[in-house]
Order: sequence, then structure tokens, then C-alpha cells
Amino acid sequence: MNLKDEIIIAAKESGIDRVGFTDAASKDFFIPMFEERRSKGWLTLMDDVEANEWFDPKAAWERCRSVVSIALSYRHSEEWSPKGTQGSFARVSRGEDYHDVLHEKINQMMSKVKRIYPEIEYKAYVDNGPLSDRACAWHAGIGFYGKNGFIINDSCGSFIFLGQILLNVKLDADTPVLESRCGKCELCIKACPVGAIKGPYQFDGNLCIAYLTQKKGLLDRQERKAMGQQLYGCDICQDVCPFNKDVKLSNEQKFSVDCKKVVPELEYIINMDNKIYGEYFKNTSSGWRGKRTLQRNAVIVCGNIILENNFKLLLQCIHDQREEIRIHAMFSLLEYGEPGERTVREQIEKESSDFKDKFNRYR
Ligand code: B12
Ligand code: SF4
Ligand code: SF4
Repeated sequence: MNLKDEIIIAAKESGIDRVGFTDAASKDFFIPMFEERRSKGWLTLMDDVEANEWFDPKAAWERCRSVVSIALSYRHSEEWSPKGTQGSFARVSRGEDYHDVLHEKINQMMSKVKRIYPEIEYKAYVDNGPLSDRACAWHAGIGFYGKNGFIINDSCGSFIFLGQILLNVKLDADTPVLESRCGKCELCIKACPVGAIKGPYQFDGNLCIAYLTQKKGLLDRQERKAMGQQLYGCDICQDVCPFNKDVKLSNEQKFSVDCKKVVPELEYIINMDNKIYGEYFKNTSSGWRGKRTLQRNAVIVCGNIILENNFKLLLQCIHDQREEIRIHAMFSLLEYGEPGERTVREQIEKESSDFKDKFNRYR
């Protein structure tokens, strides 16, 4: 059996759902699209990365001769919708952090390959560097681009995590799925509640709820309202996609659903200590932003869902030691009309002028 076949078999044995191959040439084809997005200011989180770092595998590792692209489904059958006193985590953050799960699978798979081909060297990337996972996956034939920007695989849909294995040997490349299969469908564009998909393949990251739930610092009212009940991430433009109906479900037990992590009580998130955070959230993919960001998001949700219980939680939060939590609790209280506004008027007098400035800028 040749090396390519050994890799395909090892991937399957390690529980990886799809595998494809592309060469190490720079994917310059994407650069005009990248420059256009950058000029519009649509890139977020990693907006200072240059085109060659996104699309040239050799910029990640100069000895790279080919790229093995892998996909792992995280689609489970369980559906959850939050009640008024609960917040919601997107599928991406259910179960163990996918970065760790994918790295573990890649190492398992490559140690099998190395037993037969000891001279093989590799470097694995799963979000841990600015190599565009979607561009590599598309070139390697893992799927086509949906109008929502996702790589969609025929049998797994778009609820797939992507990873790249850079190899020091040359292998035959697979053929990309050139044509989008969306046809006339525009369900994702219509369903996005914040207009982040401005048209087919036109994604503005600044507006996306997934970005807002990760954004550090203070959020303005439009951003807070956009978050709805989300504590982390957003699945709407994938949930509506016909290619995610009747798909192959995930076999990965490490992504199994635990309702404490999926639709937790807001009170539970707001009052969690480091021990609970460490036990339930730190090792999920929402963990990288830390406890305070999750708690800030829970405070924002309390202002989006007007309920007595949520009001009581906010009255507690305006005494929090952390400025970010106090100020967001005040913003949320303003959503409760006179009783909330009265509390804010009283409390803000106890705050510094710097705090008052920020409050007035973001309210
Ligand atoms: C930063 C980031 C984000 C930012 C978005 C930044 C932005 N403005 O684009 C935020 C925080 C918003 C985000 C959110 C999410 N993310 Co994210 N994210 C990333 C990350 C780390 C980099 C993406 C990026 O900015 N690349 C830079 C640009 C230049 O590259 P690009 O996005 O790949 O787009 C280029 C090409 O792919 C191509 N292209 C794009 N569309 C099309 C269409 C056609 C027709 C063609 C030909 C080419 C083409 O041209 C673009 C050039 O500008 C990647 C991992 C990685 N290292 O690639 C994950 C990644 C894209 N995210 C992923 C996921 C799962 C999510 C969420 C679903 C998580 C959640 N549930 O909340 C949401 C979905 C949001 C959405 N609607 O896309 C997955 C997507 C898997 C898939 N099946 O496609 C990735 C690949 C992580 C992974 N390894 O699995 N993410
Ligand atoms: S993840 Fe949510 S907010 Fe972002 S583009 Fe999709 S539907 Fe819109
Ligand atoms: S919802 Fe429709 S337009 Fe959007 S990605 Fe899926 S098939 Fe394509």
C-alpha cells in the first residue's frame, strides 16, 4: 500500500470523518478576495495577518511539500433551546475543546503512519496559526463553499471542524469541488439576525454574533441586543442550511452533550467560581476567552430577556468587584424601564468619573 492509502486508513481508524490532499503551493487564488475583505474591514480577531501567511503552507513550515486536510463532524442529534432564565452555547463549544480533540487524533493517526514510514515529518494545525483551514480544505476536496462561507461536505454538512497536517513529502493532490451547490437557496443570508452575511460569500465578521460573544471589553447597545440569548458562538446560519439535514452524525464521544454546558441557568454562570469554571467550561472551546467574558455575556443576556429573576441577578451584579461586570449590569438594568433606571441613577453616583465616561459612551 502506498503512503497516501496508509494515511487514509490511519485517519479512518483514528475516527476522522473526511480526509483530502493538496499540494504545498501558495493558494494565491484567494488573495484578491482576501484583500477585498480586508479593505472593507470585515476581518476580525486576526486582522493583522498577511495574505501569504493565510494561504501559503510553506509560510507556516518551509519544508512542507503537501497538506493533508481533515474534517471531524461535531453534529449531534440533540436539540436544545434556552428558557428565559438560561443562556445558550453554540454547538462548537459543546464537549471538549475541539483543538485538543483534533490534535490528539492527528497525533494518533500520524504515529500509525510513522511506524510504516519513519522518515515522515509533519506539523499539525487546528486554528493554531494563521493558515486558512477553509482554503486548504477546499483545495483538498473536503467540500464546497456555502454562501455563508462554510466548507460544506456532502455527507457531514458544515458542522465539521477542520485541521491541516503539513507533510515533508510530496503526495498526489485531490481535486477541489469547484462549484458551489447552493443553487438559488439563500436561507442562511435571510436567517442571519444581524445581517453579517451581506450577500452570497460576503461575510462581515464584525457583525457576527459569534464574534461579539468573544469580543473583549465593553459592547455597545446594538452589539448587546444582537447577542440575544447567546453566551458563546452562534449556529443560526448553519442550522437553517439544507445540507445539514439528514447528515452523518458525530461519532466523537468527547463532543457529547451536557445540558449544564449547553443551556445553563444564567444564575449558574454569573455565580460560578473558578472551580466550576475549571470543571465545566475551561476545557471547552469557549474557555480561551476566560470566565469574565462568559459572565459578562450572561449579564448582557439578563438585559435581553426581561424577567424578574434576571432583574434580581443584575441587582447583585452592580456590586461586583469587576468594572466590566458592574457596567454591563447597569446597561442591562436600563432595559427594565423605571425600576432599573432608578437603581442605575443611585449606583452610578458611587462610581469614578472614568467609569461614568465609559458608561455614557457605551450605554
Ligand atoms: C477568526 C475566525 C473566526 C472569526 C471570523 C473572522 C472573519 N471575519 O472571517 C469569528 C470569531 C467571527 C469566527 C466565527 C465562527 N467560526 Co471561526 N475561525 C476563525 C479562524 C481562526 C480564521 C478565519 C479567518 O479569519 N481567516 C482569514 C480569512 C482571510 O480566510 P477565510 O476565512 O478562510 O476566507 C478566505 C478563503 O477561505 C476564501 N473564501 C471564503 N469564502 C469563499 C467562498 C468562495 C466561493 C471561494 C472560492 C473562496 C472563499 O477567501 C477568503 C479570503 O478572504 C478559522 C481557523 C483558521 N485558521 O482558518 C476558524 C474557522 C473558520 N471557524 C470555524 C467555526 C466553526 C466558526 C463558528 C461556526 C463558531 C461558532 N459556532 O460560533 C463561527 C461561524 C461564523 C461564520 N458565519 O463564519 C471553522 C469553520 C469550519 C467550516 N466548516 O467551515 C474554522 C475553519 C475553525 C476550524 N478549524 O474548524 N471565526
Ligand atoms: S454565525 Fe450567526 S451571526 Fe454569524 S453569520 Fe451566522 S447567523 Fe449570522
Ligand atoms: S443555507 Fe442555502 S445558501 Fe446558505 S449555505 Fe446552505 S445551501 Fe447554501
